[in-house]
Order: sequence, then structure tokens, then C-alpha cells
Amino acid sequence: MTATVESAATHEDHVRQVALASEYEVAAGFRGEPAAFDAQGHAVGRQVFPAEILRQVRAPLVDILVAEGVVRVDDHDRLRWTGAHPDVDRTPLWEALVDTYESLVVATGLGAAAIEATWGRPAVLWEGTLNLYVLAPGGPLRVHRDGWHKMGTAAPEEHFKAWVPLTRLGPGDGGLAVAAGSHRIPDGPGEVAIKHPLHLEQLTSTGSLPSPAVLEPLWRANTFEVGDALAFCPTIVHSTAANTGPWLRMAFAFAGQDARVPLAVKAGLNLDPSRALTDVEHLTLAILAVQPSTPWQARGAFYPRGFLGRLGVDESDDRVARAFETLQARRLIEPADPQPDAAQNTGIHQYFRSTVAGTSLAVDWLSSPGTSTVTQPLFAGRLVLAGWLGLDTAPLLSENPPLPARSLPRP
Ligand SMILES: O=C(O)CCC(=O)C(=O)O
Repeated sequence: MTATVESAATHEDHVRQVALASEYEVAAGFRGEPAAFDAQGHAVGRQVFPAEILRQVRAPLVDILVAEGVVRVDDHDRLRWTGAHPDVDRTPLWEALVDTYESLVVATGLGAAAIEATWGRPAVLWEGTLNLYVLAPGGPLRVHRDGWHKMGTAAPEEHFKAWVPLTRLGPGDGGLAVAAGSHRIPDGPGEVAIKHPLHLEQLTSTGSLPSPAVLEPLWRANTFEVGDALAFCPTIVHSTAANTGPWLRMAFAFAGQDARVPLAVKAGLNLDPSRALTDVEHLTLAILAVQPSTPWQARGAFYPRGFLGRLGVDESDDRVARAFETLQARRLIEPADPQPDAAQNTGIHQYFRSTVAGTSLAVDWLSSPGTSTVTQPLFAGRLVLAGWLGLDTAPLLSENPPLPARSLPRP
């Protein structure tokens, strides 16, 4: 009898009943424990963001909601829901969030710093992973795991999801519930038996979660102030907690990885100033140290007939153009239009040159000995650029692998 009742209970039933618990919290000014995070699969960081910055991130979203007449701002850090039904049009909110998130959370390095404090590991954010979650009273719960598509080759524990509430959340206000430790529990059997896993996370992304009975004792929720964050392992089972109060709950989330693990191309090139430059950014910087160039011209260098493309260095147009944005944000390059007022010198046809700091960084990078991650095409490209900049290439040649069999570009 008990077994029948137990098996009939759904994930959502358990999440609706979840009690508040704070097994792993990191207080403001302290640093998280990677081992505790690995065991629990999550950690709550208290006041790891400056609350005022998050209020600025929130402000344009609140303006939209007030103009739509669905919330009233009558309580500190909470929005009274006055809408007719729990559906909220997220599109304009999302568009407003992207800008403030990029400029106030990513480009300031505050997002990486908040996760580093909570997680206890150096963090680097993945581009294009921003999500906005808006939950009106009575809104739906969704029990799920995130998956492998926002992870590189390292173990799931070396990646994080960050969930950042934009409103104060008391008990019953719809925080985020996690099934502590579930990041290590495989899914139930999928629709078709797996003969050979096609992906490292195949056993935790079948779409068939561990049973409600297995997860039931693991569910935890929490209360949050603006400035707090929840970091969790992407494979942990989690869910919106039930919003039974009178307030609209808003949160955003982003994903990333341990900064010491090599960054996959899929991670993108975010504007976080603490992120180490990638090869495409170093190469682009070195090109601009050689001569002023436009994004269009630099892209040409990476094309199959470009000097880097012919050596086997393969990069997409998007990443080369994006490298200009990172380098300019870090003041390593600056506009250098030969005819500043010429209408054609805009967008991908705008000229840039390296600044003094940029040239010095390019020279350091070109002159530094290679590591095991320097491929032969990259090494050959660095040699060409070092030669063009008149650098002594002898130390590079004595410390690095031999040149690839392909010939160097004609002068
Ligand atoms: O905030 C929510 O309701 C869901 C959050 C979530 O699923 C996530 O951050 O991955």
C-alpha cells in the first residue's frame, strides 16, 4: 500500500512540499570549499554580488513590468503580482536583461568573482548561456537537469550553473530547489536501451530522471536576499520551487567552468576581464601589432588562403570579429582609421591598431615558450608573426616542436 502511494507521487509533489534547508552556504567575504561543492553538487553564496548592482540589472525589467501593469513596487526588493494569470511575456524582459547583464555582470568581472567565492574555484563564464526565469504566483514547476551542451570536456563538477535571484525570496516565494547529491545519480532507463554511450553525459541526459522516490529525501530549498547566488553542478536535478506567495519572482542564470580547464570553442569569448585570452584573441592582437587592420582584413588572415589559414589555423569569422570586441574592451587595441570621417570605415571595415599595452602583450605571447597545448599550425603562425615583428625566434625554435611539413607562406 505504502509502495503504491510512494510510486504515485510525482517529482512536482515532492518539490511542492520541500522544506527549507541550508546544508552548504558560503558567507560574504569567505571562499567556498570545492570538496563540499563536489559532494553536495551545490552551494549558496551569501551576498557574493553587490546588491546595488543587481538592483541596477533589475531596474529596466521592473520598468517594463510596471508599465504593463502586472506588478506594484510596494515592498523592498519584492514585486507584488497584480497580473491576471501566471503567464508573463518574457521577450521584452529578456531583451532588457541582456544589456545590463553584459555590462554590469560580465564585463565588470562581478559574475566570475561571485561564483569564484561561492564555488572556491576560479571561474570563467560561457558566452550565450544567460537565461531569465520569471515566476508568477501559481506558475509551473519544472524538475530537470541541465546537460552537457553547456559543458566542455572536463568532469561535470568542473563546470557550474549560477542562479541569481533579482527579488527577495522568503519561504514559499519560489526559490530554486535542488536534489542535493543527485548530480552523481544516473537517470532511469531511457526509451531505448543504450548499447554504447554516445556522449559522456548520456547516462544523465536520457530525459528519464531518477525516480521521485530516490530524489524525495534529497530535495532542499532556501531563502534568498538580493546579492545571494546559488551555484550548482549542471547535472544536479533541480526545479523551480512553488511560488505560493503574492510576489513575482525573477532570477537569471548563467553557466561556465573552472578557468584552469582549457576553454572549448563552444564557450565563446565573453567580455569578463579576468578571463585569459584565447589563441584567436592573441593572434588577432599580434596581427594588429604588425599593422593596423580591419576585422574584415583580419578575418582574411584566417581564411584558407590567408597566411594563418594556409598553415592550418582554422577559426570562424565570428570569433575573429568577436576578438576585436574583447581586445578593445581591455584597451589592448584602439580605433585607427586612416580617414576618420570616411563613411566606409565602419563596422567590419573600421581600422584598429594595438595600443602600447597590446603590443607588449603580443610580444610576450609570441616570445613565450610553447606548452603542450600549442599545436603545430598555431606554433607556425606564431613564428611568422614573431618574424614580422622582428622578434628573435631562436628561443621559440629551441623550446618548441618542429614545424609542420606544410610550407610557410610566401612573403
Ligand atoms: O528559476 C527557475 O525556475 C529555474 C532555473 C533553472 O532551471 C536553471 O537555472 O537551470
